[in-house]
Amino acid sequence: MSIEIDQKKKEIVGFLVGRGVLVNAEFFEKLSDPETVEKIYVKLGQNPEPEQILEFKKEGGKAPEAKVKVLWEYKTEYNKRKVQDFVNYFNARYKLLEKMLVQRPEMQNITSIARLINKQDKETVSIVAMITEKRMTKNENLIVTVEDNTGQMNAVFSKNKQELFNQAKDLVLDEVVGIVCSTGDNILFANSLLFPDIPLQTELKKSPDEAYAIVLSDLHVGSIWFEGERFERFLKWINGEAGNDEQKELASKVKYIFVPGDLVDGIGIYQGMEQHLDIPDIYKQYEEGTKLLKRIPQHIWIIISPGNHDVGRMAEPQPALSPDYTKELWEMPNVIMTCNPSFVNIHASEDFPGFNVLVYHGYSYDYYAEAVESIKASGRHLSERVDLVMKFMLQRRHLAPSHATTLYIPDAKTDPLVIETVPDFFISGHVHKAAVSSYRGVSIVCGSCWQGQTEFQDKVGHIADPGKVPIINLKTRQIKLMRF
Ligand code: D5M
Ligand code: FE
Ligand code: ZN
Repeated sequence: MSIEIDQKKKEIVGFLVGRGVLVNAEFFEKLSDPETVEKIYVKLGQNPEPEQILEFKKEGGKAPEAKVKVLWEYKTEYNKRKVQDFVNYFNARYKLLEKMLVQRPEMQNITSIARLINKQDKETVSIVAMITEKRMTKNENLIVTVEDNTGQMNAVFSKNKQELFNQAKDLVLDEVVGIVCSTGDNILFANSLLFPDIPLQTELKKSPDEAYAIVLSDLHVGSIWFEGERFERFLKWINGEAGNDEQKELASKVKYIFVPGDLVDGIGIYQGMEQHLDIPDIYKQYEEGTKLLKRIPQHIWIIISPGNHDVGRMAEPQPALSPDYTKELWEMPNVIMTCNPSFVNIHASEDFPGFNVLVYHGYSYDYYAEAVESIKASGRHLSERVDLVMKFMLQRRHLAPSHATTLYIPDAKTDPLVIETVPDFFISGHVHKAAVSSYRGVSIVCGSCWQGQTEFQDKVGHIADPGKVPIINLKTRQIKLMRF
């Protein structure tokens, strides 16, 4: 046995022992097979539950070359939630975003809000503040209440400063911004507004070799609207059985498939859903979904994260899909089960650092497509605003800035919806219509869906556009949409 395998074996056992799990003879027996060790080792990188390692069963086939690394993994903590958790959560968010804002050259003379209250002399200062209220005055100036952990104050955005005023109209509650302002009598007059934002990047990161990543979101397996025939066409193509020579060649170079949520239609997501299910059993839905994903060639990594129709809690961050329902997926050698949101690195090699990919299903997007003034007024149909929303999230460095625009569970230590690290790719789904864009070197990619227009979408005026697959060329960073 090679030293490397021995080392991996040690790490596996160390992982189990570290979690207080007794390793029995049967498990050691399993580890006598190097291939099993390799596969379990890959799973280890996904921060699994000890049971998933103990109960690991060898499947036929081989894991693709290890080029996916989960950089951040959410683990549920079974503590009772307290009010203090929410306070800590907002504090954590403030601190993370503050760190980004204070580095900006515009932010000079930074001060805390407490020191501005009752300040007599007029001065130009800057503050890092959370927006807690927003309203128009009779004279149609905008007043926002800003807060830090020392106090709160009102800041005026005058309609006479047109550009700044328009920026301020897009402010959403609970977001954290930098404001350069002059002090007045217990009021602040805003001169400029800074968002945490993405720094300008000079060079686009590109892979040295040609390889492709694709986004397959919102399969909604089990729904009466699931478009099985369409998905069959996709499976034919990815297996090199359909398309012209060029398309077949492309298929052979796909190395990563992202499934950012809503793999199945789920059960009990809304009232009366039973009537809209071909497969009313959640276990069977995942079984069917797994069957389909198993037909994807095994040299391709499949990275699966949950959406709002999937099993498990809807509150974000959502842990990876529970193996109670998706055991077979967990055991597939080419599948990575991760949380929502998640942050993974793909395609690293000896001479390439790989791409950092932020994956978020996109549940919060419906709200911002309507609530952010410039997005609503973009002249685009409700179903065609997702790239604007995703750009908005990048500027805010947060996936759902306003409280309650997505359900979440506060993790006392941090705010996992803050976009802490700038990704190379920002991948989502949820809106059932594919979109591609870019913002300051971050590629914005939204998958479409494999579910036809639903009754509900008809009602809210949403237009689904199934079967369009974003195909990302990692060498050129060009992204094409392929229609199935
Ligand atoms: O959601 C898929 C799409 O369906 C989503 O982006 C818009 C539309 N949809 C779903 N729920 C709503 C609500 N509550 N308001 C407006 N539009 C909605 P899915 O997660 O697959 O159900
Ligand atoms: Fe969906
Ligand atoms: Zn969804």
